[in-house]
Amino acid sequence: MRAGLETGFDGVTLYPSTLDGPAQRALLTELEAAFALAPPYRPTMPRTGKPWSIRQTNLGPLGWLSGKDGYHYAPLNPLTQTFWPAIPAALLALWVDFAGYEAPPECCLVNFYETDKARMGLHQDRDEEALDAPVLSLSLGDTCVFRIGGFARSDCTKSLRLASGDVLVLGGASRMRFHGVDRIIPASSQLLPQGGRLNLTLRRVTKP
Ligand code: MD3
Ligand code: FE
Repeated sequence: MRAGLETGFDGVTLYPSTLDGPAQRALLTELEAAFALAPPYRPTMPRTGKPWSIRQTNLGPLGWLSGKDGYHYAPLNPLTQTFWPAIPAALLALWVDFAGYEAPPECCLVNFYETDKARMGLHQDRDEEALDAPVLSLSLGDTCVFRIGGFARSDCTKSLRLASGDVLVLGGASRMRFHGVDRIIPASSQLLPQGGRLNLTLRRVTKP
């Protein structure tokens, strides 16, 4: 396995251009078939019920859901009452190559940033039981400005650009760092015909 780029944060490693153009296009074709079964939808915020600026869907045994009543994982898509589509083999292969974890991922959360107005505020990922497992993210489409900080919201942060085909692995203590997506850089990739950015986040949810 090739070496990643250290980001200055222990346990946060960037593997630029891990998927080449043909591999990205092949994966996108598989994802489009999955999206036909589980269409990306606009989730709502806990408490306020305000819609997010991104659309989401899930792949794998468990889907991550946000609703007025909070966040949770569920095996069924609430919009269709069917199981989520399978995680494509190319994504499972990335987990084997880069995560170094004993068990497979259970959730692939898909975040779709349709326009340059979509963003994700600073937050921690803390709804999983297997907090010893890393999180693996693959970016497809337009480049984003990603921000990562410390363990308190007010800690200083650093920006990284995530481009199409890049893999980011968040392991160790960094699993609990605050992070978010500030903006999408329009027309920075040709992969998605309508532009925008897809992020695929693989997570182990339950303890193996
Ligand atoms: C750093 N997604 O779905 S992926 C999320 O690009 C999420 O859509 C962002 O944050 C996106 O929860 C960032 C990279 C990522 C994922 C999980 C992390 C970075 C992380 C967990 C801890 C620290
Ligand atoms: Fe997150």
